[in-house]
Amino acid sequence: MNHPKRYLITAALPYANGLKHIGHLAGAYLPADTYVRYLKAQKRDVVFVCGSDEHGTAIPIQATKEGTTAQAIIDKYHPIIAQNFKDLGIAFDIYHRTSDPLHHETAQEFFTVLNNNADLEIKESEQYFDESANSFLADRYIKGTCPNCAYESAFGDQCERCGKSLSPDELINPVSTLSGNKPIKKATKHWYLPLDRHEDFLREWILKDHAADWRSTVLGQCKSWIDGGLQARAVTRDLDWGIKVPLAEADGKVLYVWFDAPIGYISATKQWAIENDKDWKPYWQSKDTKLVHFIGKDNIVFHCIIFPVMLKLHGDILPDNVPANEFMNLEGDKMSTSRNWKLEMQDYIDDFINKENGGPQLADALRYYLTQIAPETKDSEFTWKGFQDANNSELVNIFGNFINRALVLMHKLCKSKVPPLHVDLLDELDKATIAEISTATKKVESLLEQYKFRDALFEVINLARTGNQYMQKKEPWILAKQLDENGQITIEAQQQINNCLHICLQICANLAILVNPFLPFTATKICYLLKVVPKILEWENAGKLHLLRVGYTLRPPELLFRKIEDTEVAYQIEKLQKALETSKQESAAIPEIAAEKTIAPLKPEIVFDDFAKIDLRVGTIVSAEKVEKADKLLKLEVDLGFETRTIVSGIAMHFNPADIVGKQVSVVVNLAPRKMRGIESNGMILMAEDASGKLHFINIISDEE
Ligand code: B3M
Ligand code: ZN
Repeated sequence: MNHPKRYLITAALPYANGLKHIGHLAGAYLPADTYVRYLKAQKRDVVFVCGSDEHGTAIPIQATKEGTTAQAIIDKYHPIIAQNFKDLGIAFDIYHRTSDPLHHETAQEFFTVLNNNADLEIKESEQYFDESANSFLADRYIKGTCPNCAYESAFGDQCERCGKSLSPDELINPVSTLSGNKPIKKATKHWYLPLDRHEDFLREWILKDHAADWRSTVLGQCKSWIDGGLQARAVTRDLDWGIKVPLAEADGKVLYVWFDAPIGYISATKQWAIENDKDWKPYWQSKDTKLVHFIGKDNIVFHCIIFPVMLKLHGDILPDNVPANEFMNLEGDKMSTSRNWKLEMQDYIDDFINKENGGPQLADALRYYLTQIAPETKDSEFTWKGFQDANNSELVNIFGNFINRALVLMHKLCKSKVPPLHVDLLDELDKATIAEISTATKKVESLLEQYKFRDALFEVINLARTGNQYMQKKEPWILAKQLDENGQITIEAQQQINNCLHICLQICANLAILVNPFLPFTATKICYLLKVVPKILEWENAGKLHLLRVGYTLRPPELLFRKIEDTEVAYQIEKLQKALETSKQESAAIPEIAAEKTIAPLKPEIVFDDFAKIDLRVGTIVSAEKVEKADKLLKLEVDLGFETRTIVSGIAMHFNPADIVGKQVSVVVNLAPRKMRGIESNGMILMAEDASGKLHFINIISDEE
């Protein structure tokens, strides 16, 4: 098989607007890392780039939520995300960031080339504008109902539920996320990438040239995009956060985040080249480079249609493959940050890896399960029980058990040394088992070359399974009972034992090589136990029977994996339920902002006595602070004259804590106490909403005075 001269492997740049969950990990980063580790073991020339996506409206929106600046948000999340990846063994050659000046220059140069070549169009159009915020409403600044799946909170550039790429004009009932107001239309000028000019190229390149090697899910999305009619896409925005459009006439405009972000792969490569004294150009400009983008399915259109058109116009190479994954659900529901239904990498690291009985073996346990259920062809489902089963019955009982038994028996029956192989004594089972090693290697290799990670991992475990069965049939512990008149194991029996354990130990060494792309920490640990240098993990050694030197003393056995207990599973499921409850309470505590504008039916009539049950008092807010990890909640201390009470109120999106201290408010004081985020709330602040969706405190006294 002819291999390309070099590889450039990318994994989607995560938005630095918050912590990333295991759906992201399974979608892009883990398969990319596995592939790269395999290529590196093959000694191929490969660069693996990633970094933070630090532009787009997602960043300033998070800044508003956290009451801080966009710059503070990216500076907070960039290092955490980078560290999370490290802890889980995702080994980028560079983890760059799009706020870096090198990236700004690179993206501006890219825009300039396209613009100078007349590959962009300038158009004036009417766009949504929020009068109260005095701002155009790009992308996530506008929400509405998705025309494709009827999801009510689709963004102006994409529906997060069905993944469809949208323009604000397609949204039904559009609403500004800045104020909750209905936006007006206002004229503005933007630069567009006319995709329609490239339909023939895209049809040919994707639907013909790659019909056989791209995933059918990816081809399907591309086909429906092309068949649906390609349109010009705006590549600039009226925003103040982003990369300035490098033209005097474009003052106040920035590049659209989906224009600059993929160029981030190029600037990351440049930065890597600077740091490693290499030339970045061949990786992007030479035809003998294989470029592969690892992404989730919601990023397909950008990586298969828009970015390739940009690359072609700029004179760069095109991706050879875009092995996008479908989504991974969690315990029966779609993972969602806003609904708190998720498992963040950070949470897993805290609960499993950075613990007394944790360690890197638990990073591998997660890597194992996520690969085993990788959503390669359809959506898949993470369950804690499934995680426990995969760990306990496959990693512990099959893989770990085989390696442990081989080592234990070798120490016991072969004086702690690698026993010799008596070739003339090999029987059919020995020979068949030896042959399995190279068969498994070839299978794993071929599956990895085709991006079939779950099948490849299955073959690795299968080799361990074969090893277990072989040992079970050979029963060296029974052979060890054949004693001569001096009470020693007979020579014939010892030779049989030697052959069995020699073969088993060579399988262990081979397992280290084959498992290394998937479970790097485990591979390293096996090398340690077998007292071999990590260089042995090079792929050319796989399938061989001579990896361990005869007569060499090995280390005492240590368990590779630990069991996941039922209590741990129960704890995680409970944690998930609690988080969901909290987020429900938070949204219940929030008065509906102008959102859907549908009028709720009137509630049944009540009599005066019902109303009279409510004890209303006037109080003064004496302190207000944000509730940790709850975007919508403020913790207030309210002085009622006769006592001061703690009240948790879902108004954090509407008021700055500092602005409301001293305000007089009406309080329902006889509402039963309720816990929110662990804080007991003793009452409720009354609020009223005006026609624009803005919230006001109801203040009885000052109105009358
Ligand atoms: N930041 C969206 C995402 O995280 C976007 C990917 C950019 S890849 C160039 O899904
Ligand atoms: Zn949708």
